[in-house]
Amino acid sequence: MRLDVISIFPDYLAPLDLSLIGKARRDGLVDLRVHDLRDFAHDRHRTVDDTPYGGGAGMVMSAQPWSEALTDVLGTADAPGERPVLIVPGPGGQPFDQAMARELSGRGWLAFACGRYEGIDERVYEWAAERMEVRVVSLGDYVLNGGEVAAMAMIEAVVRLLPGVVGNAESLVEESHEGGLLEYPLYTKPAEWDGRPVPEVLLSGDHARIERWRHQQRLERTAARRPDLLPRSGALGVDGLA
Ligand code: 6GU
Repeated sequence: MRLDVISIFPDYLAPLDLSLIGKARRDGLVDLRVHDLRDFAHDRHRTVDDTPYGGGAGMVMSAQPWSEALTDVLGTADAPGERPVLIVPGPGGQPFDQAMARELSGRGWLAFACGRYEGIDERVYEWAAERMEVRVVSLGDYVLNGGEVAAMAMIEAVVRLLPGVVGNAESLVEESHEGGLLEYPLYTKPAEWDGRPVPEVLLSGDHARIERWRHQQRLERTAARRPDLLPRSGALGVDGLA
Protein backbone atom coordinates (compact mmCIF):
# COMPACT_ATOMS: atom_id res chain seq x y z
CA MET A 1 0.00 0.00 0.00
CA ARG A 2 1.19 3.49 -0.88
CA LEU A 3 0.64 6.26 1.74
CA ASP A 4 1.45 9.95 1.30
CA VAL A 5 1.09 12.45 4.16
CA ILE A 6 1.30 16.21 3.61
CA SER A 7 1.87 18.35 6.72
CA ILE A 8 3.65 21.47 7.93
CA PHE A 9 5.01 19.27 10.76
CA PRO A 10 6.51 16.27 8.95
CA ASP A 11 8.47 15.38 12.12
CA TYR A 12 5.13 14.73 13.82
CA LEU A 13 4.84 11.58 11.72
CA ALA A 14 8.17 10.14 12.97
CA PRO A 15 6.48 7.50 15.19
CA LEU A 16 5.36 5.75 12.00
CA ASP A 17 8.93 4.38 11.84
CA LEU A 18 8.25 2.40 15.05
CA SER A 19 6.60 -0.87 15.95
CA LEU A 20 4.18 -2.61 13.61
CA ILE A 21 3.97 0.18 11.04
CA GLY A 22 7.76 0.58 10.93
CA LYS A 23 8.15 -3.15 10.38
CA ALA A 24 5.52 -3.09 7.59
CA ARG A 25 7.56 -0.34 5.92
CA ARG A 26 10.83 -2.25 6.27
CA ASP A 27 9.13 -5.41 4.96
CA GLY A 28 8.02 -3.47 1.88
CA LEU A 29 4.28 -3.85 2.63
CA VAL A 30 3.84 -0.08 3.03
CA ASP A 31 5.45 2.71 1.00
CA LEU A 32 5.00 5.76 3.28
CA ARG A 33 6.10 9.18 2.04
CA VAL A 34 5.84 12.29 4.22
CA HIS A 35 5.86 15.72 2.53
CA ASP A 36 6.47 19.17 4.01
CA LEU A 37 3.76 21.56 2.80
CA ARG A 38 6.18 24.47 3.25
CA ASP A 39 8.32 23.07 0.42
CA PHE A 40 5.50 24.29 -1.84
CA ALA A 41 5.40 27.88 -0.53
CA HIS A 42 7.59 30.26 -2.48
CA ASP A 43 8.05 33.36 -0.31
CA ARG A 44 11.01 33.93 1.98
CA HIS A 45 9.04 32.88 5.10
CA ARG A 46 7.50 29.80 3.41
CA THR A 47 4.02 31.10 4.29
CA VAL A 48 1.13 28.62 4.00
CA ASP A 49 -1.70 30.62 5.61
CA ASP A 50 -3.50 33.96 5.57
CA THR A 51 -6.38 35.79 7.27
CA PRO A 52 -9.96 34.60 6.59
CA TYR A 53 -12.19 36.51 4.13
CA GLY A 54 -15.28 37.70 5.99
CA GLY A 55 -13.33 38.01 9.23
CA GLY A 56 -13.12 35.70 12.19
CA ALA A 57 -10.52 34.23 14.47
CA GLY A 58 -7.32 32.54 13.37
CA MET A 59 -5.77 31.81 10.01
CA VAL A 60 -6.78 29.79 6.95
CA MET A 61 -4.41 27.57 4.94
CA SER A 62 -3.95 28.97 1.43
CA ALA A 63 -4.99 27.06 -1.68
CA GLN A 64 -1.77 27.45 -3.69
CA PRO A 65 0.67 25.38 -1.57
CA TRP A 66 -1.92 22.62 -1.25
CA SER A 67 -2.57 22.39 -5.01
CA GLU A 68 1.17 22.28 -5.70
CA ALA A 69 1.84 19.65 -3.04
CA LEU A 70 -1.02 17.47 -4.28
CA THR A 71 0.10 17.90 -7.91
CA ASP A 72 3.57 16.78 -6.84
CA VAL A 73 2.11 13.67 -5.16
CA LEU A 74 -0.08 12.85 -8.19
CA GLY A 75 3.00 13.16 -10.41
CA THR A 76 4.64 10.26 -8.58
CA ALA A 77 1.89 7.73 -9.38
CA ASP A 78 3.32 4.24 -9.88
CA ALA A 79 1.09 3.71 -12.94
CA PRO A 80 -0.29 6.31 -15.37
CA GLY A 81 -3.75 7.55 -14.34
CA GLU A 82 -3.50 6.00 -10.87
CA ARG A 83 -5.04 8.24 -8.18
CA PRO A 84 -5.05 8.13 -4.37
CA VAL A 85 -8.07 8.49 -2.12
CA LEU A 86 -7.44 11.85 -0.45
CA ILE A 87 -8.34 11.85 3.24
CA VAL A 88 -8.60 15.20 4.96
CA PRO A 89 -8.74 14.68 8.75
CA GLY A 90 -11.04 17.15 10.45
CA PRO A 91 -13.66 17.33 13.21
CA GLY A 92 -16.29 18.25 10.59
CA GLY A 93 -15.87 15.00 8.67
CA GLN A 94 -17.61 11.66 8.34
CA PRO A 95 -16.90 9.49 11.42
CA PHE A 96 -13.97 7.08 11.07
CA ASP A 97 -14.79 3.53 12.17
CA GLN A 98 -13.58 -0.03 11.71
CA ALA A 99 -15.69 -0.49 8.57
CA MET A 100 -14.01 2.53 6.97
CA ALA A 101 -10.59 1.25 8.06
CA ARG A 102 -11.34 -2.07 6.41
CA GLU A 103 -12.56 -0.42 3.21
CA LEU A 104 -9.52 1.87 3.02
CA SER A 105 -7.20 -1.10 3.60
CA GLY A 106 -8.43 -2.42 0.23
CA ARG A 107 -7.40 0.73 -1.64
CA GLY A 108 -3.90 0.72 -3.04
CA TRP A 109 -3.08 4.37 -2.40
CA LEU A 110 -4.13 6.80 0.35
CA ALA A 111 -3.03 10.43 0.71
CA PHE A 112 -3.59 12.45 3.90
CA ALA A 113 -3.84 16.25 3.83
CA CYS A 114 -3.16 17.40 7.40
CA GLY A 115 -4.59 20.86 8.03
CA ARG A 116 -3.67 23.21 10.87
CA TYR A 117 -5.06 26.53 12.04
CA GLU A 118 -8.80 27.00 11.43
CA GLY A 119 -8.72 24.89 8.27
CA ILE A 120 -7.98 24.83 4.53
CA ASP A 121 -9.41 27.16 1.86
CA GLU A 122 -12.63 25.50 0.63
CA ARG A 123 -11.51 25.72 -3.01
CA VAL A 124 -8.80 23.12 -2.35
CA TYR A 125 -11.53 20.52 -1.72
CA GLU A 126 -13.21 21.41 -5.04
CA TRP A 127 -9.90 21.38 -6.92
CA ALA A 128 -8.91 18.03 -5.41
CA ALA A 129 -12.32 16.43 -6.01
CA GLU A 130 -11.88 17.08 -9.76
CA ARG A 131 -8.72 14.98 -9.65
CA MET A 132 -9.28 12.25 -7.04
CA GLU A 133 -11.78 10.88 -4.51
CA VAL A 134 -11.82 13.19 -1.47
CA ARG A 135 -13.09 12.29 1.99
CA VAL A 136 -13.20 14.51 5.06
CA VAL A 137 -12.93 12.13 8.02
CA SER A 138 -13.27 12.73 11.78
CA LEU A 139 -12.00 10.58 14.65
CA GLY A 140 -14.78 11.73 16.98
CA ASP A 141 -16.60 14.66 18.49
CA TYR A 142 -13.69 16.64 19.90
CA VAL A 143 -11.14 19.04 18.44
CA LEU A 144 -7.44 18.38 17.81
CA ASN A 145 -4.96 21.09 16.84
CA GLY A 146 -4.25 19.54 13.47
CA GLY A 147 -4.73 16.48 11.32
CA GLU A 148 -1.39 14.79 12.05
CA VAL A 149 -2.36 12.74 15.12
CA ALA A 150 -5.64 11.81 13.45
CA ALA A 151 -3.83 10.72 10.27
CA MET A 152 -1.50 8.55 12.36
CA ALA A 153 -4.45 6.91 14.11
CA MET A 154 -6.15 6.19 10.79
CA ILE A 155 -2.91 4.88 9.23
CA GLU A 156 -2.40 2.51 12.17
CA ALA A 157 -5.99 1.25 11.95
CA VAL A 158 -5.68 0.67 8.18
CA VAL A 159 -2.14 -0.74 7.95
CA ARG A 160 -2.66 -3.39 10.65
CA LEU A 161 -5.43 -4.85 8.44
CA LEU A 162 -3.07 -5.41 5.49
CA PRO A 163 -2.19 -9.07 4.94
CA GLY A 164 1.09 -9.93 6.66
CA VAL A 165 1.22 -6.94 9.03
CA VAL A 166 -0.39 -8.48 12.13
CA GLY A 167 1.26 -11.86 12.70
CA ASN A 168 -1.77 -13.70 14.09
CA ALA A 169 -4.73 -13.14 11.72
CA GLU A 170 -7.07 -14.60 14.39
CA SER A 171 -6.30 -11.68 16.70
CA LEU A 172 -7.96 -9.42 14.09
CA VAL A 173 -11.23 -11.35 14.21
CA GLU A 174 -11.84 -11.51 17.97
CA GLU A 175 -11.18 -7.90 18.85
CA SER A 176 -13.51 -5.06 19.73
CA HIS A 177 -15.65 -3.71 16.88
CA GLU A 178 -15.11 -6.60 14.53
CA GLY A 179 -18.46 -8.30 15.06
CA GLY A 180 -20.08 -5.24 16.61
CA LEU A 181 -19.34 -5.96 20.31
CA LEU A 182 -16.57 -4.85 22.64
CA GLU A 183 -13.86 -7.33 23.67
CA TYR A 184 -14.23 -9.63 26.70
CA PRO A 185 -11.93 -9.16 29.76
CA LEU A 186 -8.51 -10.83 29.68
CA TYR A 187 -6.44 -12.49 32.43
CA THR A 188 -2.97 -14.04 32.59
CA LYS A 189 -0.88 -15.69 35.33
CA PRO A 190 -0.85 -15.73 38.30
CA ALA A 191 -4.27 -17.27 39.00
CA GLU A 192 -4.56 -15.04 42.08
CA TRP A 193 -3.05 -11.56 42.31
CA ASP A 194 -3.57 -8.93 45.03
CA GLY A 195 -6.20 -11.22 46.53
CA ARG A 196 -8.13 -11.21 43.24
CA PRO A 197 -8.76 -14.59 41.61
CA VAL A 198 -9.15 -15.14 37.88
CA PRO A 199 -12.81 -16.05 37.13
CA GLU A 200 -13.16 -19.77 37.85
CA VAL A 201 -14.67 -20.57 34.43
CA LEU A 202 -11.39 -19.66 32.69
CA LEU A 203 -9.55 -22.36 34.68
CA SER A 204 -12.24 -25.00 34.05
CA GLY A 205 -10.95 -26.29 30.70
CA ASP A 206 -14.59 -26.37 29.52
CA HIS A 207 -14.26 -24.56 26.19
CA ALA A 208 -17.99 -24.33 25.47
CA ARG A 209 -18.58 -22.78 28.90
CA ILE A 210 -15.68 -20.38 28.37
CA GLU A 211 -17.12 -19.28 25.00
CA ARG A 212 -20.56 -18.64 26.57
CA TRP A 213 -18.99 -16.69 29.45
CA ARG A 214 -16.92 -14.56 27.07
CA HIS A 215 -19.91 -13.78 24.88
CA GLN A 216 -21.93 -12.81 27.97
CA GLN A 217 -19.10 -10.53 29.09
CA ARG A 218 -18.97 -8.87 25.66
CA LEU A 219 -22.72 -8.19 25.81
CA GLU A 220 -22.59 -6.77 29.36
CA ARG A 221 -19.55 -4.64 28.61
CA THR A 222 -21.08 -3.30 25.40
CA ALA A 223 -24.38 -2.54 27.19
CA ALA A 224 -22.49 -0.66 29.93
CA ARG A 225 -20.01 1.30 27.81
CA ARG A 226 -21.44 1.45 24.31
CA PRO A 227 -25.19 0.76 24.30
CA ASP A 228 -25.36 2.46 20.90
CA LEU A 229 -23.58 -0.58 19.38
CA LEU A 230 -26.12 -3.18 20.56
CA PRO A 231 -28.84 -2.82 17.90
CA ARG A 232 -26.25 -3.23 15.13
CA SER A 233 -24.58 -6.24 16.71
CA GLY A 234 -27.71 -8.40 16.34
CA ALA A 235 -27.55 -9.19 20.05
CA LEU A 236 -31.01 -9.71 21.54
CA GLY A 237 -30.16 -9.03 25.16
CA VAL A 238 -28.30 -10.73 27.97
CA ASP A 239 -29.69 -14.16 27.08
CA GLY A 240 -29.39 -13.59 23.35
CA LEU A 241 -26.88 -16.41 23.03
CA ALA A 242 -28.83 -19.08 24.92
CL1 6GU B 1 -9.72 13.82 12.04
N1 6GU B 1 -8.87 16.18 12.87
C1 6GU B 1 -8.85 17.19 13.75
N2 6GU B 1 -8.08 18.24 13.47
N3 6GU B 1 -9.56 17.21 14.85
C2 6GU B 1 -10.31 16.15 15.10
C3 6GU B 1 -10.38 15.06 14.24
C4 6GU B 1 -9.64 15.10 13.12
N4 6GU B 1 -11.22 14.16 14.75
C5 6GU B 1 -11.65 14.67 15.87
N5 6GU B 1 -11.12 15.88 16.09
